[in-house]
Amino acid sequence: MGELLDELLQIALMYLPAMVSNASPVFLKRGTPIDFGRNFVDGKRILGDGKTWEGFLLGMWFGITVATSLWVGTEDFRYFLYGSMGSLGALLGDMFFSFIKRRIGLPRGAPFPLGDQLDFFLGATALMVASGWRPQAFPWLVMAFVIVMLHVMTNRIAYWLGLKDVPW
Ligand code: CTP
Ligand code: K
Ligand code: MG
Repeated sequence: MGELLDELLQIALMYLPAMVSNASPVFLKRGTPIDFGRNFVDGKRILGDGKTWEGFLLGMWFGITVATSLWVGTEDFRYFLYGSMGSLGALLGDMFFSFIKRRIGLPRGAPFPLGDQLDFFLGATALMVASGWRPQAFPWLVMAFVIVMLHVMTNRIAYWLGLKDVPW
């Protein structure tokens, strides 16, 4: 039991930078679009106005700050390595799903069931695992559920606080 709790906590801390990097761009109201306003071959925006350079850099900044703090606090370099990769993966995963949303014709901010809930988590996990992270399967599944639920809840809270125009 103690070991399981330990593993759950470790996994949660590994994802903390990714969660922070995913959440911080929401404080920006406008910025320079990553796609610079350009269209894809289908005539629709590549990513749309909801993905900005400012948001990306802010997310990386806060994500890496949290990852560095965890490294210093635990003296375990893996928190910096996987945390920073998770921060990058979260932002790329978010961009990837915006790309898919634009291809199927969904405008910025339109709901995209499952995509909106899993985007950052899948991106973060992909880059963390690609850089060598190997969590145990069962505690990882438990934390995956908790983190995705937390993401859904924080999006609603951000909407209630007036930070987001939509609750997803
Ligand atoms: N944001 C940003 N830059 C990013 C990611 C997010 O500026 N790289 C900001 C935008 O203001 C965005 C808000 O955070 O509107 C919320 O992010 P998200 O819900 O992912 O974007 P959406 O506006 O819903 O756009 P999309 O439909 O492309 O997901
Ligand atoms: K998103
Ligand atoms: Mg959205």
